[in-house]
Amino acid sequence: MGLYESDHPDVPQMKGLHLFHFVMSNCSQRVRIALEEKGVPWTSHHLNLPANEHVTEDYQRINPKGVVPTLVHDGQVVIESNDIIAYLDERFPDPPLHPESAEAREVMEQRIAEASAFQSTIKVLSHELLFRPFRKFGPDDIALFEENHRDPALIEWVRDYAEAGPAWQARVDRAQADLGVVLGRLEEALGDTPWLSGAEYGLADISWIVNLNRLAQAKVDLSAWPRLVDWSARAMARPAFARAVTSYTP
Ligand SMILES: N[C@@H](CCC(=O)N[C@@H](CS)C(=O)NCC(=O)O)C(=O)O
Repeated sequence: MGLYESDHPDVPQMKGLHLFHFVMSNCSQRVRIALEEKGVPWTSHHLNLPANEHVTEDYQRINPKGVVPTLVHDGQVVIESNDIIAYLDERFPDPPLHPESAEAREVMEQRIAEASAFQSTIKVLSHELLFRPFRKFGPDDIALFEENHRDPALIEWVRDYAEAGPAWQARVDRAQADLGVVLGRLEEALGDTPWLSGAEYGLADISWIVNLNRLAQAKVDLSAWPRLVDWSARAMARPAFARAVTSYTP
């Protein structure tokens, strides 16, 4: 479950909950919502992604993928946002963020797996529709990634984004095509239940609401998926969403 054996000397000293995150990162928002729903205190380590603060050897000794979020709990590193929220639900059982029945739990896990798979789509759409004015990559930024980031796939992504040529356009086209398919599937899955895994709000809702919020911010027309729009309003009305996303400042 996303556990990582870090050799960073500071990690064993980190007592309680520490979150390495970025204010606008949807994956970080997911973890902040879970922390707020649980009502547990945590220490913030904010990394400014547009300033490339995650592109350091120091941080990659804590998270070998060089991305946010990372949770450190009493010296144990947990990576991957959906694994982190599951970890929090297991370690801090009250209030539970999963349904009781095994059947509904399976549904929840399926929805969460879909949210993980959707990350490449939402990342491209976020950058294309929303972030380009704020996240600019010049030759120095690309060189910094090439020299300091461990993940070749992320370096290639950064080059494509900076170039904004055919390779980037192909990513945007794939993301646009995926969007309709995935939202259609979620709309159908909601049926007449209030939450994504049935009668109770839980991890599947947390996992997805950050993506629907992002699409709304990017002014994507969501009117073809009315149940999803209603569900989004319910999930965004929760106080934990306001604290973790809309009114959160680092
Ligand atoms: N599968 C990972 C994805 C993490 C991820 O891609 N995080 C983004 C922010 S949402 C990031 O750190 N990107 C680094 C970059 O774009 O340079 C998770 O769910 O935690």
